[in-house]
Amino acid sequence: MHKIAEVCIIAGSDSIGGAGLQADLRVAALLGCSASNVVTCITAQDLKGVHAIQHLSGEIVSKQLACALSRKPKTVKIGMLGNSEIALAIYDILKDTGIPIVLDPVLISTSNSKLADEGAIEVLLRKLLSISYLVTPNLFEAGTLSGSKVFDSESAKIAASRILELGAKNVLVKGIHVKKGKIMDLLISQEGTTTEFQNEVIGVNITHGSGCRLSSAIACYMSIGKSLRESIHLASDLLRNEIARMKILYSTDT
Ligand code: PXL
Repeated sequence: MHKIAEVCIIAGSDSIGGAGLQADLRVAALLGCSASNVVTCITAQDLKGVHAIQHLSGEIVSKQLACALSRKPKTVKIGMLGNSEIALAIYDILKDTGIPIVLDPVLISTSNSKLADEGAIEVLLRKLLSISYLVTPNLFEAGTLSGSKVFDSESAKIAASRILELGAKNVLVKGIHVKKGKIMDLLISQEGTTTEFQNEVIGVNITHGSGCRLSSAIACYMSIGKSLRESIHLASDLLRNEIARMKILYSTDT
């Protein structure tokens, strides 16, 4: 009998539930993982935007994380950080654990509100990237972290090499448009390999929380024991199935 896979989720709460901690916990439940979790911030948001954010203190974030780690997770997923106090509290505890970290560098919401302030970005750049096993930026996030504009696979590779220089072991740049109807995620690793993950584009209006779901699914599959590349493949399949199911459920002919 195998032990149930343990993952630790560090994320913000999303009041409409499609993204953030609620999305991560849904993915963990779908994959049969046990998910200890740490709330970093509480967001009050609806489909129009983020109306308020309450940042939790570094102290309560540290205490939650210490308790979550007592479950001995195989992987940790980090999402919304909010500010530098929270980001530092997380770094201080995780830096010596050696647990593989999947870091989704959440900067803004789908509705364009800031989810990480300048201080949090500084801690990302100076500290959290250096202890991350995988970082999963979209084009905008890859551009912000690397300081160079990212719009195609060449510029994605340049940005990824900058992020690798900051200490991340692997970078998955998401959402590169390759040709009509096709989208590509590019995995670039410290050992010099590049792997392309090409997918059909499906669903444009129901992407709230897709980044959260992809990175938490990768962390879950890794905690089950899958390799990095296999985890990315399986996580993209899961995400596509989720989006396709939503499209079927919510499409109307009227
Ligand atoms: O999808 C990024 C994200 C992460 N975390 C929280 C969010 C969002 C997007 O809205 O609300 C809490």
